[in-house]
Amino acid sequence: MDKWQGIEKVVVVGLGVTGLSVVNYLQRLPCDLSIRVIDTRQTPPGLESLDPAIEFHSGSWQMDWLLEADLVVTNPGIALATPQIQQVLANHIPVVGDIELFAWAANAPVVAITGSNGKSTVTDLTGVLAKSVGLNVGVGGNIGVPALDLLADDIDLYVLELSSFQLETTSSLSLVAAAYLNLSEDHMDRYTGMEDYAQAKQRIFKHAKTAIVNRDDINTYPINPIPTVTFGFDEQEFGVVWLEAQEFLAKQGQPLVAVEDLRLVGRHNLANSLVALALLEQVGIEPASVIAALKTYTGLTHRCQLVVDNNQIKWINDSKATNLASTLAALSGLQLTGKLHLLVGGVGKGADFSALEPVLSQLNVALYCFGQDGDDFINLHPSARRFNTMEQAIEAIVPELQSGDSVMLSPACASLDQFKNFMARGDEFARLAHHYAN
Ligand code: N21
Repeated sequence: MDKWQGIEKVVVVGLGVTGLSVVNYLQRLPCDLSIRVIDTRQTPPGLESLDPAIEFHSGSWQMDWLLEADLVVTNPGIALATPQIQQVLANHIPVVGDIELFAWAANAPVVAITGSNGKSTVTDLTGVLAKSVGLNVGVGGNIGVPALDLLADDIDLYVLELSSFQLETTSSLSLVAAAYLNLSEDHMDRYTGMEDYAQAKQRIFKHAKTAIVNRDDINTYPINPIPTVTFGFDEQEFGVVWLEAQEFLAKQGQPLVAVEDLRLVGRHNLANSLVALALLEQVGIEPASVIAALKTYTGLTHRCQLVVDNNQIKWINDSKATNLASTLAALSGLQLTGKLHLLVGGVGKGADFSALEPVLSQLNVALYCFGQDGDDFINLHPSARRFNTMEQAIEAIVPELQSGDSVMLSPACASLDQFKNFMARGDEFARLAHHYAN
């Protein structure tokens, strides 16, 4: 609470679900704050839910409001490098994000997860497992519920997914354990390079008691050393072990659960499961106590989700694949019978997609490219065809479908050119799958 000493005027930049959570939180605080909201977009999402009593400006920067503020709370949609935000900082006005405000208020243990891929699965799974042993768990952040909306007096444990954008504006988040899953190219439209992106993710370790890191990805290790627990695909620490021709998840070489007893598929999901177990151990939950729940976990909506399986044709929604590594993981986890009809495209965020070419050349695949940056994929496979929309691509797929085939949306791109977010894109795919799968 003392963090609010001397703060009277707060400006919230960026509305949407996160901005609204910030405004609602500020209104609930006992201190008497003046709250103003700006959004540089003409008609920002969530405006209909903003308290009409709050002073609001949209469509441009309102520098006089910003420069009068004692504190500016920015949205993860706004880069700190934005000149207007830099001007605020140059005037010695603190700029924070919603996760920093959460850190000021939380009074239960927090674990957090970052990385380029898998963080939503690990966050959700960690929450599900902790709930299975009776804890009251607040799960959210970059997925589902914004962190400030999770705050409650009776929470035993917070599990937060944190994006690099959220970490940029977070300085005092104390974590019992911080997991950094992997680092691969993403968001090159917002960072100057991989160093910049990696540096933002390293911030998760600043006030963490223990780091959970990937033995196969040196980038995930804390640059400023702290106690560390590792995961990977050998027998050390959290790993795997083979016993009598059966593979197990293991701790220190001791088997915990047979891989064939898990419902999550793909090698990357073994790693994701190990991370959840490692995080829970740091909050005093023994791996053995959550194995029953781990065995029943089937994964997230929009993440390699089988939405229709009709007439021997599978429709797989992997709309959550918003970068290349995510699509590569989906392709490596597939158990294919017939041809794969793969839908890719959207906002490419400046990525280099050439690593797809050798993978596609080994698959029985037809490639359908759509959206703003669909052209980025057109040279990656001889079968590639260009469409404006996902729906038009699916209309072209349907007459080609044969028994045993699969149709998968795993677009390696953000959706924001044509959809509200990846969830709306996945819902649209599922709707079309049900419509055409007859
Ligand atoms: O869902 C998708 O398809 C894309 C996901 C990505 O590419 O990984 N995620 O970049 C998602 C949502 C990301 C980052 C931020 C947010 C929050 C906002 C987006 C834009 C909020 C505000 C803005 C823009 S606010 C303002 N002026 C995709 C602006 C604002 O222009 S992500 O990690 O004042 O949502």
